[in-house]
Amino acid sequence: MEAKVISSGVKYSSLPRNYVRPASDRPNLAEVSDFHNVPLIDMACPDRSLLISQIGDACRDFGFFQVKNHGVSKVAVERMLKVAKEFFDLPVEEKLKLYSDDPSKTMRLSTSFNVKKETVHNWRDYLRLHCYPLETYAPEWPHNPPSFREIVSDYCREVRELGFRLQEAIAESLGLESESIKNVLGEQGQHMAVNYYPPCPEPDLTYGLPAHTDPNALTILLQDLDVAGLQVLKDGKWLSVKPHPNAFVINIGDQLQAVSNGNYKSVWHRAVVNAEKPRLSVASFLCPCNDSVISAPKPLVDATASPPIYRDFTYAEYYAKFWSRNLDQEHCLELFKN
Ligand SMILES: O=C(O)CCC(=O)C(=O)O
Repeated sequence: MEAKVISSGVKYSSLPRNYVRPASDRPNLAEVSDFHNVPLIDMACPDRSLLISQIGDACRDFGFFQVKNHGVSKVAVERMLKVAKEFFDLPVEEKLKLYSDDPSKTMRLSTSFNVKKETVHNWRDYLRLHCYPLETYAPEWPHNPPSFREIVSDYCREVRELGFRLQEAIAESLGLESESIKNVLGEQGQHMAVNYYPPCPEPDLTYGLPAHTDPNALTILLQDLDVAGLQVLKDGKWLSVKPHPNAFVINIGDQLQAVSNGNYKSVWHRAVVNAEKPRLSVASFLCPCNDSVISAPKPLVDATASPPIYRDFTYAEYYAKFWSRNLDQEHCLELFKN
């Protein structure tokens, strides 16, 4: 069987040609420094107004932050990472039973980003799952490892709760009613990408994932504790985000940029790879309901001082546009500007 994925156990001594980026588009790893002051927000902070102002500052200045004391149990996190690793350690024949390059599939193992559209591939395999409602989607998830569905379901439930608490805090930080962002987003979908980046023979020549912003509303990222790889763009420079024990990385996605009328930024980020160790990350995406109309609540829009930056659109329209393009093109929201 043709090895469509790179987590096949094959050891590469050099990078296959179709993964090599042109010299103008490489990670320049020597120029990347550590991001020392990533906001680390304590979700258990008893002072609500302090918490809200920290979240507001982080969303405005960075578009991303980390949270600790976030309410997702240690056990759920540890089991999630363990079962993800067990999945990618399965024999390649077993994994390939789930392979698809069709982005409309609600459960698939795939590779790179959009293999049918792109010319240069990314050094990543990923398992993509729809996760809400669980009763609808969990039955189609992998049956191997046998505990996969139970462990991932528990993790998804806990992460969803955290996502809602964050959205409430983000709404308050914009001076809105706590429910108002959730009201715009409707009955939210939840997707997961379990990303696996095998050791790469020439990490300077390629990406795990090139620079992109997330098309959804809010992303809750769990990083492999042992191996760094996430980088974010801050003031025109790429900075490496060291995994923090017991913390999630939270990314503002394109939809929150739109709902906040551009006050909060959907952050550009990328994943780089390394020659020594595989890396794993688990991204949970909260997505607006497909037919929700994305538009900034009235208090954020003023005809003269702050006119609406984006036209109204449905998430279904946005998502279709996002997947019709390459990942590292211009910000997809640019196409929805007034
Ligand atoms: O692996 C990472 O750290 C980043 C993952 C990511 O950006 C994504 O799945 O969209």
